[in-house]
Amino acid sequence: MERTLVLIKPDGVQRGLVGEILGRFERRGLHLVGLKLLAVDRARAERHYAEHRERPFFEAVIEFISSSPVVAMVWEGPSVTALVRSMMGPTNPAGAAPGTIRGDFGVDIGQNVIHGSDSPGRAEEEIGLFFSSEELVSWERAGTSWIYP
Ligand code: IDP
Ligand code: MG
Repeated sequence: MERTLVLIKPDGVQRGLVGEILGRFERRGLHLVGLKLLAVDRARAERHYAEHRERPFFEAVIEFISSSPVVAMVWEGPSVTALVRSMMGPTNPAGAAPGTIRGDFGVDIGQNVIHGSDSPGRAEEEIGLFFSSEELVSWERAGTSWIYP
């Protein structure tokens, strides 16, 4: 079963949106297997955003993600990476539809509330960057068979 990494970014945590965002994934029927609040240091931030190293916004995104705690989550489900990305909305909240997380809570492309892995392969790498294997819990959630087989 596919897993993906979600971060509620510093703006989402500071604005008290953790419960709201986590609740959306729960209500969608996704399965939570990892959850923690943590401060992201510069080294981890640089590894997480390594693909953007040459981009003009790289320094800003590193400073922002390490400016205040994030909530890191691992969600499991069929096609969960694409499903989470569709719930997040596009990178720039200005073009995000209402009903998406960025479309409901974001205004600025930098302070866009949430991160989600962009492919299942990246998800595996990002999960490894944020969670040890002992921190990921295999468990049965009552009623999952009524959400997917
Ligand atoms: P994503 O978060 O939707 O996957 P990416 O292109 O991977 O978007 O960019 C990573 C993060 O870098 C974005 O979420 C956003 O916070 C920031 N970012 C991306 N493009 C820009 C930009 O043009 N200006 C400022 N920040 C940006
Ligand atoms: Mg990305």
